[in-house]
Amino acid sequence: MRSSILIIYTGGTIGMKTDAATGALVPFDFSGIYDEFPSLKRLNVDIDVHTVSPVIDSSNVEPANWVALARLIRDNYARYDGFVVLHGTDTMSYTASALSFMLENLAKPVVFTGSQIPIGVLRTDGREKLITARIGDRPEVPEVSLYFQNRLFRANRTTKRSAEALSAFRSYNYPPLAEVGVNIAYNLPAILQPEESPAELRIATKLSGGIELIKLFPGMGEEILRAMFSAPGLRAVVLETFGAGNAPTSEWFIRVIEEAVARGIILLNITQCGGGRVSMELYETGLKLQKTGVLCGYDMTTEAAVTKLMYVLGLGLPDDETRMLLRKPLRGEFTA
Ligand code: ASN
Repeated sequence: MRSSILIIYTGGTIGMKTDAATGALVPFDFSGIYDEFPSLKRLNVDIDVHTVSPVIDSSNVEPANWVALARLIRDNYARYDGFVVLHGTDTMSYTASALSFMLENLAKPVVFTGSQIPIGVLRTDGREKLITARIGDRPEVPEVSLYFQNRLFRANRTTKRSAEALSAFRSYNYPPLAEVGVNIAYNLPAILQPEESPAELRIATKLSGGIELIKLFPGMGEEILRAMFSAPGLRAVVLETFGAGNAPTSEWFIRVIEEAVARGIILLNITQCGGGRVSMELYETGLKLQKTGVLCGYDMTTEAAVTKLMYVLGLGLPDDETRMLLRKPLRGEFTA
């Protein structure tokens, strides 16, 4: 049976082509996709393309763009078997993580991809992506994923790690969901499966503001930290700590944290290391932090932690339910 995919182009390098007259990079017109890539015709798949307006460099992405994207997927959900989102690489892990939370009861593949080299440049990594990203149209991967350099990852486990290398993304704490060689090797046990008769797709359209990301470093002064915690409208802080979730044990540091917790600010502890996890009971420097009431973020990426907070706080639930949702994985974003 032929499947159908909606390709959504949001911007970024993948959609660029050199203008013959000026030599400058200009957005590629995806409506002529079959002329540009005749090999797509050989795939047993019908492709429609939607270009969002305006297309953006992904450094300009805002939660409002995520809501628009979620709405677009919801409105087309019944008509397509899968969705491929072409996105700039710079913030792709943020957008894809956000969408993983916002698309509730997702039972179809949504694959994010992009490229480091424009699609219209001869040695681009974009052509291969566009063609193989359709691995997401297989029902085997009914979750939000990110495809880069022959690997399909769970999107909310990824992070952009190189501004130059073609293999720009890493998923340090979770194995790839599929690897593309001559054949596609699916890692079935690693893939989230929807419930037998999943409830209808619902989308979250409210994402909370008031989130801060604080990366600790030796020598961070009390005044600076206090200023960060007294930002107006602050609701939650992702605290990027050292190693396995460790932070200074100095009296002033612990006091600032305790005061924030007492004011009802949610603190989520993740590690600033690429790989590995927070286990606050390992060292005294973690234990002290745990005692203040900081929540454990386990092996979550920064991108997943920030967007999960936006999503969960946006639900507007009572404090104990909010904390309960933050303590458990909602879309496979951490392993406890
Ligand atoms: N600046 C571009 C973007 O993120 C980078 C890229 O797509 N490779 O939109």
